[in-house]
Amino acid sequence: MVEVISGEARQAALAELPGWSQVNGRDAIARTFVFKDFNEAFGFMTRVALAAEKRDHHPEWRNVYKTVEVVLTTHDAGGVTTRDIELAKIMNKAAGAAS
Ligand code: H2B
Repeated sequence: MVEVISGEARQAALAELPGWSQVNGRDAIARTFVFKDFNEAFGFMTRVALAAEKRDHHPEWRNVYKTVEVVLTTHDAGGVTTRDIELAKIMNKAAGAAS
């Protein structure tokens, strides 16, 4: 079982994740990505979906046209773990200059 990251380690991890912030009232992190159009948004989701499935770690997300709202938490651990940090980094990379 992976451990929930807290305190300074959490702050340090978030500092390396541009665009991500803590969710109010829940142990989770979130970012909203806004792309040029639906094609870019769905391309991003497709790339991330493959990476998520490979890692058996999946995002909570919602797409409306060119916007993708993402929440990451580790359900099995009840909070944010290294798995979420890793997936958040992958998402930032996958969004690249498009976001
Ligand atoms: N995704 C996320 N975000 N948190 C989990 O705890 C989780 C997951 N657990 N994907 C995985 C699947 C687990 O349910 C399966 C059985 O490995």
